[in-house]
Amino acid sequence: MDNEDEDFYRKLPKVELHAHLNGSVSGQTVEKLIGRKPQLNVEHSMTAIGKGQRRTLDECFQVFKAIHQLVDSEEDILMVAKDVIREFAADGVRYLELRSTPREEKNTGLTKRRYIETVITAIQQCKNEGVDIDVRLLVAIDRRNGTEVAMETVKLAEEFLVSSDGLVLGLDMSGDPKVGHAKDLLPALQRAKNSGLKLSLHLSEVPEQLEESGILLNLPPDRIGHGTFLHPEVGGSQSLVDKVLKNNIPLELCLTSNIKGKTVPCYSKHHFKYWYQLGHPIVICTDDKGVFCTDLSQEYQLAASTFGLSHQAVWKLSEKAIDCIFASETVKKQLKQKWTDVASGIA
Ligand code: 6MZ
Repeated sequence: MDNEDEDFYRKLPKVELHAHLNGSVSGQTVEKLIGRKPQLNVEHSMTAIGKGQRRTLDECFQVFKAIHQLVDSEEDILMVAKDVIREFAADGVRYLELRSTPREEKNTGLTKRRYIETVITAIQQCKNEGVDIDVRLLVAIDRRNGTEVAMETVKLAEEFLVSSDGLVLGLDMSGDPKVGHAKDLLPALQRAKNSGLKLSLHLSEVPEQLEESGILLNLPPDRIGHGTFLHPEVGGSQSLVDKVLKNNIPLELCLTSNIKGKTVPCYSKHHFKYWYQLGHPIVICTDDKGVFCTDLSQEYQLAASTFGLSHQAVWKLSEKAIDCIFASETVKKQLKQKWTDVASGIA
C-alpha cells in the first residue's frame, strides 16, 4: 500500500461492530500486563498470531486462555478496555461496539457484575477525556459454559440494558464453535430477545454447524458473526441463505481472522464476495485485532485490494455499516452527519 492509499484508509471514518475485548489487546498493552504479572511466564508469542502465521481455530482458543490469565482484575480490565478504545479511535473508528464475556476471578475478587461495570467505566472515562469515538457494549455468552451460565448472563445484561444509559445494547454468543450446542442456549437467547437486547450470534464459523445455524436463524438474530459456511458453495444451503435474506440480517465479516484461523483458505475465497455481490448488508470488522495483528483500516484495504473495490465503493461500505449498528436512530443520524462532514472536508 502506498502512503496516499494508507492515508485514505486511516482517514476513512469507520464502524467496528465485531471486536472481542480480550482479543483486541495490542502488543503494547500485553507488555504492560506481562510487567504486572511476570510470575505467569506468559510470553508475547503466546498472545498473538503474527504476519504470515496461521493456526487452527482450536489453537486460537489457546491464545485467549493466555490473555485471560493476564487480564484477571478490575485494574487490568480498565487498562485493557481504555487502551483498546483509544487504539480503535486512533485508527479512525468513530463508532465501536465492543463485546466481552464477563468473568469472575476468585483470586482478585472480580465478579461478573464488576467486570461489566469496569468496561462501562472505561467507556465513560474515554468519553470524558474527549476520545473521538462512540463506544457501546455487548455482553457475551461463551457457548462452552452451557445453559445456566447463559441464562445468568442474560439476566445481568438485562439489568445493564436498563441502567447503563444506552451503553449496553445487546448480547453476543461466541466461544469455540466446536464446543456445546446452541440448542441448549436457546431459552436464554429467546429471553434476551424478548427483553429488548439486540442479538449478534456467531453462526456457521465452522462447517459442522449447519443444523444449529438453521435453529438460530429462526430466532432471528439481529446480526450474524462470520457466517462463513452459510452459502451453498461452501457446503451451506440455499434455505439458510434465504433465511438471512428474508430477514435482511447483516453479516459481520472478519477477513484476516478467518484466514489466520484457517476456516477460509485465502483472501480471494472469503465469503465477502458472495454477500457483496448479492448487495446484502455486510460490515467489515477485525474480530480480535490484537490476536490477529490487524486493524480495521487494514481490513478495509485488504477487502478492497482482493475484490477490486474503488475508494468510492469502500466509502459506501463504511457508511452503510451505520445502518447495522445497535444504537438508536438518533445515533445513526449523528454518525451519517459525521461521515458527510468528513467527506466535505469539514471534520
Ligand atoms: C468465537 C471468539 C472468537 O470475551 O474475553 N472469541 N469466539 N470465534 C472467534 N473467532 C476467532 N474470537 C474471540 O474475548 C475473548 C473471547 O471472545 C471469544 C471467545 O469466547 C474468547 O474467549 P473476551 O473479551
